[in-house]
Amino acid sequence: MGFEWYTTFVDLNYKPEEDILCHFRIKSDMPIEEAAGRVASESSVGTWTTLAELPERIKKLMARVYQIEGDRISVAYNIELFEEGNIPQLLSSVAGNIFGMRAIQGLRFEDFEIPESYAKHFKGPQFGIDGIRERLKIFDRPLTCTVPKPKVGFDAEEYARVGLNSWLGGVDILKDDENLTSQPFIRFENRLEKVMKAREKAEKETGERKTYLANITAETKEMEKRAMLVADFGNEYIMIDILTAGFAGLQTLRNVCDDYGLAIHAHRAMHGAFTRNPEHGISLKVITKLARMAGVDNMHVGTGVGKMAGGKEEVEELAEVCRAEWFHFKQVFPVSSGGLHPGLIPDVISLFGKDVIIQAGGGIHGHPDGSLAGARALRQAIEASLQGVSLEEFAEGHAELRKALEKWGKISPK
Ligand code: RUB
Ligand code: CA
Repeated sequence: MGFEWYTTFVDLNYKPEEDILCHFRIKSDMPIEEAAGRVASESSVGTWTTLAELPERIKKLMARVYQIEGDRISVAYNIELFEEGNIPQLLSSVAGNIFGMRAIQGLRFEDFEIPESYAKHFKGPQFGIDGIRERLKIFDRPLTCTVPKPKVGFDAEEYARVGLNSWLGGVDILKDDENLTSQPFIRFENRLEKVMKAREKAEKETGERKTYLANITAETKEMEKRAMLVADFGNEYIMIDILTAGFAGLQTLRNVCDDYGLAIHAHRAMHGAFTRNPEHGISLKVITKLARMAGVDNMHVGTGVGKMAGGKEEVEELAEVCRAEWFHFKQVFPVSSGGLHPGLIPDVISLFGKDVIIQAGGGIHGHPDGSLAGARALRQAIEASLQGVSLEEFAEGHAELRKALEKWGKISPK
């Protein structure tokens, strides 16, 4: 019939060496070897049938299923299948057509491993945790970050005022939200200008360094322009929605950021479309690894306790992907965000330790006394956690924290 060749992609005796290893879970009504062979074939050299000619040289490029355990399979890919430093091409291979094959009802790309000979073609973060701490001169506590809320709707002036108050209250980093770019009522350049003025004031008044994650997400050339503008205004950070903008855009911007000395904050909006179904899609572990290879300095990893899906185990695993030693790649600062407020801070710190950026939007701007008091309450909660003092006890001497606890207690919002 001409289909028999799929099983030639299964070789359980194969010992991978300098290959890229991909780990999947498969759901199929076929025998697992048949299904696995189809995945290995379609993601490497194969088509649906045997070919009249297959030169020996090309046979060696056939991916090999070298392990099958229950519904888990591991596939080894010869690195010659891949172009150096090209994330879209990597994904087109190992996360491309295989997700749509009729023979496979569910395919989950869980994890991958790369050899050094492949890793060396990727830049990784330009600054990483140490570089960011050095810029902000904050070495001994989590960094704090806020997104003004409502997330969209303020004009530039109003927006900068919320930023100023947050900075004055003790937030280190002001962050645009994922869907705030350059809408007519708050054009990018105008917002940047106003926010930079506010930053100058905040730095003068507090004596602390402050920074701004300017969301440049747009068409790639436009992102380049906005990144340059950010550098011109003397800011040191940009933010990109890495999944909606895509890895091609991210990799281009990583190069631009080299030229301008800009750090990259990665927001993962849209990840739920392919990370949430445990039987199909791509895991956050895969996405976080790719983001680190591409060279983001910060990456959202969830909270384990806040409003977004993702349990503590997943968050710990992602924090590990960000911070573990991995080739020449600097450490990525994990960002814990989504429904955080002061009452949840002890949990967040016990989960992450100090090397985390704690982001709270509603948990600051929803404070009964406004953004400045909300920012103070967040810092107080961090202070209490680092000192090992309970929030209730610390709140006795800190009115802002007390009011935050009165409003939200320790609820995990949904
Ligand atoms: C958080 C927020 C972020 C979330 C998204 O606002 O706006 O976009 O980080 O989730 P708030 P994740 O603090 O008001 O909830 O970080 O999991 O991608
Ligand atoms: Ca958001």
